[in-house]
Amino acid sequence: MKAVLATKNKHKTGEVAALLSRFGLDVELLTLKDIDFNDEIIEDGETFEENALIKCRAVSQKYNGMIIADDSGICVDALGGEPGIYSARYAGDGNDDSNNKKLLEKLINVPREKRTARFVCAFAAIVDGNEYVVRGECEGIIAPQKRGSGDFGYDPLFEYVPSGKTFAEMTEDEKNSVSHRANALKAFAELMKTLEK
Ligand code: ITT
Repeated sequence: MKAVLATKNKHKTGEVAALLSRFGLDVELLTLKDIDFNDEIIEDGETFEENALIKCRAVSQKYNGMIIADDSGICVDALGGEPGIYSARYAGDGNDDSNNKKLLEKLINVPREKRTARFVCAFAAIVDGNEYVVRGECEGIIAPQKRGSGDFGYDPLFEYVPSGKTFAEMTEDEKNSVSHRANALKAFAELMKTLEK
């Protein structure tokens, strides 16, 4: 089957494609460019789930087939869950480097045991006119400085404790076996299987 992935984020597109195949979903991904969708989507929901559905609904105004979307971010306990749904624009300019810098500055005197955080991913779909949304999370620690070569969002600062590595130090495959997005896509694959029955 074909599905439009309602995102402009290239890193997400790559991970979602790999994860759909990892969890046995035979989906041919179309991008917003493929369907010539250029509208700006206003993500004014109050939760990851609402924002993921908002992206699907916006695209459904112009496309009738299956639509999927991811809304994600990082929630830091010492900051009361910030930046959460505002992760992409935390420093105001939508730039990953500035976002990471701001996060490090906010945590400057916070010791390791209090630097707990989680990545969250809400994954939404519109299939045959019906809306679905699932959630995946991944627990970790905000490292004292960036580590690793990956350049996706907060990956260089997010240490996955069982491996001792940040997401940016892990291979694509390692990240995709434990990430918030992996957990959301796993739940989504299970949901799709129940719909087939
Ligand atoms: P779309 O809305 O077009 O999908 P976006 O990048 O604006 O793209 P979000 O609104 O969902 O997406 O914001 C997610 C932000 O959270 C993203 O820009 C990253 O900074 C961060 N993020 C989410 N998942 C991540 C991951 O796996 N690794 C690193 N950072 C991640």
